[in-house]
Amino acid sequence: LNVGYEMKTEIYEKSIDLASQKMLQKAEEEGIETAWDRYEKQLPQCSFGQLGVCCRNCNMGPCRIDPFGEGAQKGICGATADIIVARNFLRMIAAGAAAHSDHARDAVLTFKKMSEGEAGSYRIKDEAKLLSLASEYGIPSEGKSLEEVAGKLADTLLQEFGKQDGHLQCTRRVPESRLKLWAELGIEPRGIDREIVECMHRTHIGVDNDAVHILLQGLRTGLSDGWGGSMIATDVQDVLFGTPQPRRSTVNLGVLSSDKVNVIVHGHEPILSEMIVEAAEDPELLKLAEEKGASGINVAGICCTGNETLMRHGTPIAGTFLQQELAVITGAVEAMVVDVQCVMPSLGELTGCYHTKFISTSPKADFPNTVRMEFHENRAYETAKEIVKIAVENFPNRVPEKVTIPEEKQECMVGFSAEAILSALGGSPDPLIEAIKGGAVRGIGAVVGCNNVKIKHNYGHVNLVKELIKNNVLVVTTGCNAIACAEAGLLLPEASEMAGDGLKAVCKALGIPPVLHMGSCVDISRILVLASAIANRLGVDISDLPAAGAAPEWMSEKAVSIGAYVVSSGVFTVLGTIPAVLGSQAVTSLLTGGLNGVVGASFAVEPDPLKAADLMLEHIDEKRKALGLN
Ligand code: SF4
Ligand code: MSK
Repeated sequence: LNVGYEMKTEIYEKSIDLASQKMLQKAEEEGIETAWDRYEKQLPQCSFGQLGVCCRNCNMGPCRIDPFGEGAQKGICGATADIIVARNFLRMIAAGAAAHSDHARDAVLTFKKMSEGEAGSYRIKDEAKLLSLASEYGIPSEGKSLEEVAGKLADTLLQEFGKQDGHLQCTRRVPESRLKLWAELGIEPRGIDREIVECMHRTHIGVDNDAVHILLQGLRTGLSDGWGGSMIATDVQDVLFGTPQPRRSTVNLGVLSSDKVNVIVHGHEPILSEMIVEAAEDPELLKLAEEKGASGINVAGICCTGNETLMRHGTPIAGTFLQQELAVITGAVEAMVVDVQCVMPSLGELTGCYHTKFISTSPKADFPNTVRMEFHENRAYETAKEIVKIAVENFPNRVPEKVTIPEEKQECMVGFSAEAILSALGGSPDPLIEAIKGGAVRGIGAVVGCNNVKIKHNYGHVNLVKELIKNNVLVVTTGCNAIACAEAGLLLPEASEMAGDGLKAVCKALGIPPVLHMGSCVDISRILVLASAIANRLGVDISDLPAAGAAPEWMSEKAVSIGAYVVSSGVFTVLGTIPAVLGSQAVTSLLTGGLNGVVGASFAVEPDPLKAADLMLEHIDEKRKALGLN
């Protein structure tokens, strides 16, 4: 590779992405610490933690179980490794479900304020989706204004969080047979908040002390996320900001501009970033930018806030989770604007080494060394303008000697909501089903999730997805996997050249990439809706479909909740990093095998992406065979 200067070998071990490698080298030269350096300083990581056998749930502890059977086999209260591992796992699910669902709550509250005329510049962008949701929730719309319908819908959605009994309305989108199974198992979620609170109650000392019983609550809580919080977040955001449609954009650190003011939006909630995208086009601010010597204002995203604005506006993306520090290290970012989730607290110290303003906006999330610009809906656009103004005024402070923007950027095609996919297929899933039946498309792979320093950045994502499309598996993607695939050029119709002959022909006929970007982490709900539509059309359960999931580089608690609801929905899922459960034989074997007999799907763990692809292909082929397809 000719990158213009000599690169240290070890940097190649950290990321497969050239732009990231260049910034890692710059960091080293400038004496800047990154997540990879901090990971090295953590090594060796605590084995008790890795195995999940450490408990701090009461102050008699911390207690830990000796995995070799020589030391303590019980905590002070008598909890065994099985109990401790299951409880820790359940708490991870609860935290992940809480993160997605609290995001959803904020979206619904904005939606409600909008309906009351108290949310400044927010408007209804997708009327058809509003009316279709209203009918789904039994809200009459005839003779009512859109705002009235929205208000009633918002109230009904808010009740989904606080429900004590009954069911979540979105679960009615799932095939009948699955719903029946959940009811029989007692894992149908009741209310979103209720399930999360119950996890915290059950894991308190002296409450739920049976590993299987604990894990079943984990599945129920996961379902309250996937078919509750996450799905509500997706639906409401579509109504407020528009349902994504296919469009083109660019990704990677090279999207940062050398002559424009660079504003990065990072986190997960699109409520403020929608306004920032608009404010960046405000003539007053553009004029100010010119006065400050810039040729314009460039908004770029990181993580899922980035995915949200990418999907709806084609706003470029600067990078994945592990590229957030690297973006600052370019020296070209005037403002790093963050909301919630996946934002490294290290950004506080790091931005202090450059001219970057680190702006935190959520009333829930502050970080060291930020400029606090708390965001409230009633003056969202004004706050967005103030934030962009800070960035513009910071442009003259850019230090030219410290600026290196890697040239790497890659075009991509994004915006494949379930609605957009169905419309690309001519209005029904039938053409895709026919392609699956005929064997041109062997199956569907849902590949999602984060980066994790334990795996070479983007190596797991890109290699797994390449292997799947090579074997005629159509891939749907969200989150950081989607960004990684975009950076590798896989989100382009031309990438069908890397696909097997059958998939290539289908992509060419439809003009779509072999890897479809369906959105942010909460938008995995779009994948569930698509899977349900296909299963319903075929008259089978989701677990019967030739489909498999993977999270090759996952790290967040949200990913654990996602895993719980995807598997409970009937999709076999391969994890690329090992969850902290190996300290319990019972929990490990239930998650990786026993669940098959319960929900018709289970987890596998396989860090090697090619072997992970093999596991998915094997599963897809088994399902094809069971459906009588060759
Ligand atoms: Fe130890 Fe039991 Fe307390 Fe956990 S709950 S810290 S195992 S005494
Ligand atoms: S942003 S949860 S690192 S996918 Fe959704 Fe990426 Fe994982 Fe955050």
